[in-house]
Amino acid sequence: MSRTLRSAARVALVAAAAVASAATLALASPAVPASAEPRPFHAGQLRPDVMLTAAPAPLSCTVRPGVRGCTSFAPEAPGVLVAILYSEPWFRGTRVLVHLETTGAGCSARTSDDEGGGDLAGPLLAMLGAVRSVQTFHRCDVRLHEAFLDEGGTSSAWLHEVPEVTDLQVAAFTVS
Ligand SMILES: [Ca+2]
Repeated sequence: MSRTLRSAARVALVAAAAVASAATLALASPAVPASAEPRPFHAGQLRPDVMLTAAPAPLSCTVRPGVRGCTSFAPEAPGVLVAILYSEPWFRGTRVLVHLETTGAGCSARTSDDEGGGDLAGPLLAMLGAVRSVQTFHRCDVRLHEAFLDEGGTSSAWLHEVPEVTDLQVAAFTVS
């Protein structure tokens, strides 16, 4: 047998051994129970259906009454967290924390006043058209807009909390 042939034979043998070993492992694995019952889990044991991934760092927009657009892309003091926009339904995924620059406790209760707003542009561009749920706090509501604030266009009603935004490609928001 030539050196090349011997080498090829050895490779084939190793491959066959790997296949046999994989088959043995497959046979040795216990059958997964077909029951739909949730399996109990214990402290210190990860639930098999939970993926552990680091939460994406939140984005920020500070708004100021009467001003169109974020006045800052960081939480400014004094300020109050008034809304969170999420990239996934049910308040998950990437977040935009919206702070209202105020010395008060939050928004006024009425929605007839302009308490600021921001475009999903600049540092928030990753969220353009990607808002899938929204929460508000401290008496605030948000209105979601399909165009940037200077451009008009379709917008939602005043929203307090929406677990699934399905019919809007959100480009901007206003707060009241
Ligand atoms: Ca208001």
